[in-house]
Amino acid sequence: MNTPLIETIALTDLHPATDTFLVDVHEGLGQAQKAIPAKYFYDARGSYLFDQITKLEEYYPTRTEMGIMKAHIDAMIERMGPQCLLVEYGSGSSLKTRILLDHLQQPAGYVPIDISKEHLLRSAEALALAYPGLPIRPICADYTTAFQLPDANGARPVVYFPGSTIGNFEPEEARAFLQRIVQIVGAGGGMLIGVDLRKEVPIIEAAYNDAQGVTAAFNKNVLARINSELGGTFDLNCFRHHAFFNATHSRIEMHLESLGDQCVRVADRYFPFRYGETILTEYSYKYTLEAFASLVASAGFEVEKVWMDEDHLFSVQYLVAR
Ligand code: AVJ
Repeated sequence: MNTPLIETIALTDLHPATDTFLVDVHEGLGQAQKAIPAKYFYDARGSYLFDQITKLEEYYPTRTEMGIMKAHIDAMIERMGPQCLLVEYGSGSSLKTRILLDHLQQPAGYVPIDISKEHLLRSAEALALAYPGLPIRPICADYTTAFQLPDANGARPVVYFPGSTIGNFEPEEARAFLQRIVQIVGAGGGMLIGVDLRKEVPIIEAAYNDAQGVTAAFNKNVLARINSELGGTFDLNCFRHHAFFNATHSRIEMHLESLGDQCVRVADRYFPFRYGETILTEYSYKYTLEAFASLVASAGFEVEKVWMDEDHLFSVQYLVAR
């Protein structure tokens, strides 16, 4: 009887404990501007809903990035070089990863890093079937915090960070995150990153306020998760999805707005909400090329190459550590 594949994939499990979730939620709901970190969107249902978002007409980033990858893959592969260890910040469930793995020259291995364990293992299993012989080493971790990458046995790591998830970080956090990547890839090491660009506000706002309400369901799902995992008493019908572009900070802000005065319990603590008060659930920064170049420079990277679609909606950039 041959061993099911999933057992052969060595998972490094650094998944944050549940109590981290409870502590972060209590802390976030205790602030003047109530907030819940965006990383908690991604339980199994949240990951599923995000996959649905990527297929929406209004949500241009995913298909635009995919188009850029397909158009410029040879140039990207040339810069990444042969025998690299592809380290992806994200689960690798996206087709973008397969475009890279289809073209990379004798990759030394593939290391997907994601906080959603089921999603990570499922996509690792699918990739192991599609790329037999490619060492796959998934890591279940919260990459917004520092963690140790397992030894690469001398392989040259190249980091891949698609989808403009860099946009979830506030500038200071983004700089610290990029500085950690510089340590991982080393001087001369590379990073391929997806960066959503500043553009006409109606286009950006439509991407976070889709007509079918999938983004609203994705946003509210974190309340359902708090109810099921932390014994919360959120009534999802008493909150509404609210996403808008903050031009001063060049970011999308996603909020959940209280539709009345109410009090919610999470485990042993109570949190009052006034009518109209919000919970901040996500920032999604939109960069100009100049602003992003100066951000990465302040972290120790240089922008070596930028690829964009013809409408300059999105960019894929190759960074080299100084
Ligand atoms: C996965 C963080 C890139 O910010 O566009 C999609 C998540 N939030 N719709 C983004 C998201 C609302 C997405 N990232």
